Amino acid sequence: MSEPLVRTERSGPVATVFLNRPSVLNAISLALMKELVEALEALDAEEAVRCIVLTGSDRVFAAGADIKEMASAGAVEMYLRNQFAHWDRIGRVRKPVIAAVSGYALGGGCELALLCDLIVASETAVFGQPEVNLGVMPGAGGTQRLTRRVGKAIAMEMVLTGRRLTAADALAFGLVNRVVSVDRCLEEARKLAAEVASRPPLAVRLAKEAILRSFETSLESGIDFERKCFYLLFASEDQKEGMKAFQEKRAPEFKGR
Ligand code: DAK
Repeated sequence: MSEPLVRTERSGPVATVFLNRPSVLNAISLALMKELVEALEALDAEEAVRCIVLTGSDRVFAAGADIKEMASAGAVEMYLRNQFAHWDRIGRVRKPVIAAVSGYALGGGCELALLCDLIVASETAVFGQPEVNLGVMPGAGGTQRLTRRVGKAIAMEMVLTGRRLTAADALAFGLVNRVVSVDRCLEEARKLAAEVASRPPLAVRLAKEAILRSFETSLESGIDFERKCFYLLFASEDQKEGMKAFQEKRAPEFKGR
């Protein structure tokens, strides 16, 4: 039996998904992407899991889409493969996903990290969109999500020159939430995940949805959506429990109901 391309571990309400193609620096092949989407969707559907960490290894997060797999493809073949459908499914995972990034996060690897809701980077993390060096351009959200995250100037420079960002740059430009040492990266991401997982799951999920909506809509309709989500939470047991616990000066027990 060959090694799975994606490996999952669970610890209480936090699940960790590892990209596992070390011989090619976790290059994202069609098969790896399929396994990844299936793993994430399964965890999204598992009630006991409240937050997901996505990581590679200490050496590399992912060095991009698999160049060898794409090299000889034609436009029609690429269109028919419809690989972006898998990437879109990652964007539809409702639970929060935290990327723990050490080493290279290049091309599709950077875009995969950008699809996550939070990024914990190690000091060795390197972010880049080097597609231009291959005669193409980012195709899985790089021109859109990266620009929204770091702004036009930095995104233009990265995408037009292929220049990479160090972890310190990525922190300064708002691409990542924090930078820690390599040996603490996964642990720190899991700690953050445990913190998110301890919060009421429905409030967390609707808040994630509302924040993501802010990138898609006008301020007025975004606020309208936020309001509807806010009202909806008053139908939850967790809202009653959270506010009751506050008044009784005790810790709340959230059930995700
Ligand atoms: N694809 C395939 N193999 C890769 C790879 C990649 N992206 N990156 C590395 N490898 C392989 C190398 O070929 C090498 O394999 P062997 O030669 O040993 O068989 C092995 O991993 C180790 O790599 P190196 O020997 O090159 O290792 P170094 O430490 O010297 O260099 C590096 C590390 C990361 C600087 C270098 O490997 C490198 O530049 N890699 C390519 C980085 C890159 O250009 N990434 C962007 C790829 S384009 C799409 C969705 C997304 C995308 C496209 C379509 N659809 C949904 C349709 C995204 C496109 C991209 O990401």
